[in-house]
Amino acid sequence: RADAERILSNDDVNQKRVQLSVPPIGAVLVVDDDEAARWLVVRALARSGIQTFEASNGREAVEHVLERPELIDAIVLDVMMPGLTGFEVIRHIKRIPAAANIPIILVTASATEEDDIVRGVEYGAIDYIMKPISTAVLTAKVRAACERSRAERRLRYDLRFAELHAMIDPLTGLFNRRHFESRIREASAYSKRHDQPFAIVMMDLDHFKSINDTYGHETGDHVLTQFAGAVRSVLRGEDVAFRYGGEEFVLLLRACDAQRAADVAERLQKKLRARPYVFRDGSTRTITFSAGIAAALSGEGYGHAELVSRADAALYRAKSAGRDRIAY
Ligand code: GH3
Ligand code: MG
Ligand code: MG
Ligand code: MG
Repeated sequence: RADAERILSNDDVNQKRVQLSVPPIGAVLVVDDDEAARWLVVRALARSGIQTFEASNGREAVEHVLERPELIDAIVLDVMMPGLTGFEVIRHIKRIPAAANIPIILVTASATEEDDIVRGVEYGAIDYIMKPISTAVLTAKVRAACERSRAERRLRYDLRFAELHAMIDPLTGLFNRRHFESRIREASAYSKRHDQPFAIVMMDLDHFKSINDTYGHETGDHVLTQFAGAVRSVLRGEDVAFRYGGEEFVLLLRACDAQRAADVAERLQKKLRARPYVFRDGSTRTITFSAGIAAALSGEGYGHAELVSRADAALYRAKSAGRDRIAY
C-alpha cells in the first residue's frame, strides 16, 4: 500500500496537470466493499481522465445516485458485497427515473460463476469485468459506457430543445398557434374538472398593412415585437400569450371571466397609448388593436373550437364597429 501511495502521488501530480487542461471525459461511481479493489479501479480510471466517486457498500451507492443522478455517467459495481448485493443495488437504481439509464458495469468475483453474469445482465447491467481486474479492459469498457451516456444525454437535451423550438414564434418569442391549440385543450379540460372559468382574448392589430406599406416589412416586424413586449408586460403569471397568426395574437387567461379579460385588454390599450411607436422618420403612431373575448363559464367545459370561433366573431364585430375596441 505504501508503494502504491508513492506511485499514486506521482500519478496525482500528472493527473492534476491533465485535469487542468482537459475536462474529465466522464464521472463514474465505483462501488466495492474491498478497499484495495476500489483503489485499483479508481486509480486506473483517474489515470485515463475519468472523475470518480466511491461507495464502500450498496446503501452508500444508492444514496449517492439518489442525490446526484445527473452527475454520474457510469457505475462500476461489485457484485459480492455484505448488505445490499450488487444485484439489489441495480434493482434500486433502475427504479430511480433519473438514474435508470446510467450504464452499470458489474465486477464479478470469479470467472466460473456464469450465473452471476446472466443474472446481472437480466437485472439491467450493460457489461461486466472479472476479478482480477485488467485495468486495460476496465478503462476501455468504462470509457465506452461514459461516451454512450453522454451521447444519450446530448440527445435528450437536443430533443427538449427541439420541442421548445416547435412551440415558440421566432419573431416575438411568444408561443405559437400550434402551442395555443394544445394549451387551450388543457385549459378547457382543467376548467371543467376544477369548476373554474377561463377566457381567451383574440386580438388583431388595426390597419397593420398600412405600416408595412409606409415603412416596410422590417419596421412592421419591429412593431410586432414591440407589441408582444407590451402584451407580456400586462399579463399575470398564469396568463399566457400566443402569436396566433401574422398580426393576430391570443391570450389564454386562467381562472378568469369575460369582465376580467376585458380589464387585461384595456390595460394593454393603455400601455400602447402611453407609448406610441416612434418610426425612423420621427413620426409616431399609437398602435391599436381590436379584440374579441370569449369566456368559458365554471364547469361548462366549452369546446375549445367553439370558444375560438366565438372570440373570432366578437373580434369581427369590434372591427366592424370601428376598430380599437373590445367586444364580447
Ligand atoms: P385590419 O384593421 O382590418 O386588421 O387591417 P389590417 O391592415 O391589419 O389587416 P389585413 O389582414 O388586411 O393585413 C394584415 C397585414 O399584416 C397583411 C400582412 O402583410 C401583414 N403581416 C402579416 N404577418 C406579418 C409579419 O410577420 N410581418 C409583417 N411585417 N407584416 C405581416
Ligand atoms: Mg466484494
Ligand atoms: Mg389580421
Ligand atoms: Mg389587422
